[in-house]
Amino acid sequence: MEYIKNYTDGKFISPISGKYIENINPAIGEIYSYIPDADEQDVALAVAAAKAAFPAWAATSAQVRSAFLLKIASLIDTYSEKLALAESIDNGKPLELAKTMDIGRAAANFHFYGTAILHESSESHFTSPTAINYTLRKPIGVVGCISPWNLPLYLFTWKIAPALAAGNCVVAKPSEITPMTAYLLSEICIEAGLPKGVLNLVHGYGHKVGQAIAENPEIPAISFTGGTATGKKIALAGAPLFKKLSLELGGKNPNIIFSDCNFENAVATSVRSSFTNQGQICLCGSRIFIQKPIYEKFKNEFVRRVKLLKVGDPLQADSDLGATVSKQHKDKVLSYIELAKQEGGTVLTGGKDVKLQGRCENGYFIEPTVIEGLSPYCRTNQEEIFGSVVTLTPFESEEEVIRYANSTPYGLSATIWTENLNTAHHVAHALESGIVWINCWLLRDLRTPFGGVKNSGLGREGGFEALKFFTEEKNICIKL
Ligand code: TXE
Repeated sequence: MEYIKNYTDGKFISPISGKYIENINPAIGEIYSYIPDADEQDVALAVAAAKAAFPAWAATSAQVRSAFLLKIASLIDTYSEKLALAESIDNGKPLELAKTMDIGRAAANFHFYGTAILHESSESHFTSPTAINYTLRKPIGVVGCISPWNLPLYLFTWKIAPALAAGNCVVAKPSEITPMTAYLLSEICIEAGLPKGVLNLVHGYGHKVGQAIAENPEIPAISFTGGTATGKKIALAGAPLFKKLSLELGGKNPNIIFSDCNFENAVATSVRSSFTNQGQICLCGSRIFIQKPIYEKFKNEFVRRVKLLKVGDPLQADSDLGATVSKQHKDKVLSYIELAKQEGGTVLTGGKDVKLQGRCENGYFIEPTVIEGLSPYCRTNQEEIFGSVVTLTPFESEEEVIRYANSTPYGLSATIWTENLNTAHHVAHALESGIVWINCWLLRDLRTPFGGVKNSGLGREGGFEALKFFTEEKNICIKL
């Protein structure tokens, strides 16, 4: 049984408490490793290491930092098979998905910021004719990165790469539910020769390690992805210390299908946007609104294709859906299906847990579930479920569907299917969300601002937004 360690000051160390947490493989429902049950003392060690490393790291050139990040990207590619297997075992997602989505993107994150930092520029302002101003953008110092369990290495590196590229040192915490690829990233950083203390990983519970990072006065900036409730706790801890916060939180994303859409593309992509990663992506379109003229046609074809999805052993290449990430989360998702029935919904397909035979007989599996007949304003349609559950709701006019779409406390992403440009622009502009896809889903350009509004978060990741977040700006004015 493997006992992974914290990565602090360039080496692997045990938690000061000597205590460990069971790490369960959700596909088989069994413990397969142990992770440190660290606490604020371990965080303090990591902060001290990061502080000691910061002056030298901040003084390196962009070229030097770029070389380290590109080396890490290259090593992620080298170890991609091992990382993908670790991700699939830890999270329950199909191995094929871990290969094609998670690990490739983790390498891309390091590669993107390893090159972006070479092209970063800042402004100057000529106060004619008497002075010139220039903006100096400097690294903040020790920054905190806290990430969730749904896309473990993908989202972990999406924070760490820009933080390091900008010249900061990092104290990072992966989810205790999926710590393995973060641990393997530590090994990669050691192999890449990353100077000690530049990146430090502390494993453990959110209310202990995560809270300690959020409260630590020597960590002036926190980048977090996870649930809205946790985002509030981090904001409450950081606000009195005037910490810089980047919060990428939950979503309840509308997927809007107009009757003039390209039907085949809309149906095929909607199956993906509903159930990829067992529906455990903050960008999944969990509320599908279909214009009345094609409601029955879309419903029948969508349900037919969902029934063809195979829920199976994540290590089998033909599994479309793997295991839900934990027993607790599986119970949460199933409880929402029961709630939907109580709220008047009709389950068109799915709705139950899946009992597999053989290796995965004790795993956490749920059928992809489609429900219709609910009010757009009921709890099922207002709260984030974050699993293999979508609802279908008919609408008639643009105004009606914009009202439905904007009715939740969330505002992360939205998808619109229409061949009418005016409809596309008008609806996209009216939606309360940070990201809108038109006739596509999860088509990503890493240069674009990424984040949500309302309860979906604060700030933007991606592109130069992230480099701005991880730096402080100073304006210097020189009299001519
Ligand atoms: O997230 P948490 P969970 C949503 C989804 C899910 C819900 C909770 O609805 O059901 O959030 O998921 C750390 N101070 N999303 O429980 O708790 C925790 O250890 C500091 C959407 O996984 O937010 C982990 O490392 N940190 C989301 C990280 O926060 C704390 C993706 C996320 O855990 C902490 C995942 C605290 N007090 C879940 N408590 C998305 N937007 O993609 C916990 N943590």
